[in-house]
Amino acid sequence: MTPISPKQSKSFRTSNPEADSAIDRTIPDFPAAQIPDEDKYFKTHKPPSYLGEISEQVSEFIEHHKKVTGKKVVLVTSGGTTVPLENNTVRFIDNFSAGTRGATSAEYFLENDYAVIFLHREFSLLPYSRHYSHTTNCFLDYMTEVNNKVEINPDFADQMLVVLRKYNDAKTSKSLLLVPFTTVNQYLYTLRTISELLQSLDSKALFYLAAAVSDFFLPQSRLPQHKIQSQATGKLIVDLEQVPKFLSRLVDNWAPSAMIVSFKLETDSSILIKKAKSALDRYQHQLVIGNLLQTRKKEVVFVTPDGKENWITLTNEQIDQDVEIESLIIPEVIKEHKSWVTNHDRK
Ligand code: PAZ
Repeated sequence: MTPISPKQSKSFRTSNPEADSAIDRTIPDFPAAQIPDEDKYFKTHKPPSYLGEISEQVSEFIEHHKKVTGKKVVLVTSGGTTVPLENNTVRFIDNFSAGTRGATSAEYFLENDYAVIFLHREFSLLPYSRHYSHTTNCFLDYMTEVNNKVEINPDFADQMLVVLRKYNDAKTSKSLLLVPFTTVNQYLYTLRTISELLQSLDSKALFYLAAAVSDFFLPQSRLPQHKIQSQATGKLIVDLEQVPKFLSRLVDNWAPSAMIVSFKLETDSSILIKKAKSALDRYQHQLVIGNLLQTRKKEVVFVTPDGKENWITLTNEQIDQDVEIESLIIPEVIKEHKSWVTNHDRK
């Protein structure tokens, strides 16, 4: 038998249209391709004017740790985004987040030899300064006058020395980069820029998304330029759109090799686990840390794609000793990241 050459084995060419049915008026019009909401968002919203500057700083930071220290890099997001109701913003919608989770977690990542990009709501809590900036004391309460000179009040000096040393370590090793946002638009653009830059670190990049990001927003196309006038409007009715779900873009396109940890906040304990699991199903990332508004400082739950739930709860003794729950969360996250990197290297 004459062997059939690969060339002869097919009687058709997919590049040739089928002439008979090329024009078939019985078939309804094919709808124009819809662009996904996330892409539409970036086409219809302007980036912040300073984004180029942030991009340069982040690139430099990543290159430094790639070439000089070899550290893994974590992007910690922290604090709440705002939704402006006016372009020259007098009024905006905000949320409760103070940035405690993010700022505290960043310190434990730094202690565990990670380099940290801290994407935070401007003027929310920062690593290290958080110990002093938002307490009920005025910062001058930490000082005292001795022989016409200002000194640290001895009641605080020992603890301050510990914090100061850690802060100086982070500074001298260039391991902490602070990147601010205020609005949800600034947050989304900055998150995208940083994520794309982190691609060069492959699996050594970790995302720890603790920021409280607005679910609803007012599109730029409908944002009044000036302060809304109460005489003109009478009642104020605000018609908000849903913020597109960017986590799928992050997982699939912006940082496909990185490990991604998101947080899920609820106030109703009966839906927390269900919501965490549906986030994992929907976005296909690696870990959701669930927490309730009421108990978030003493209890969290790790939910993983295999359906497991691992609760971390501070004991009463730990609470009395001021143990921070982030000191228990971060080593667990790091363990997961380590096996993520190992599995990735094997592939
Ligand atoms: O900032 P904070 O310490 O007051 O609160 C932290 C938190 C509850 C905002 C965080 O742990 C969290 O759950 N962030 C994600 C919120 C969400 O989008 O569901």
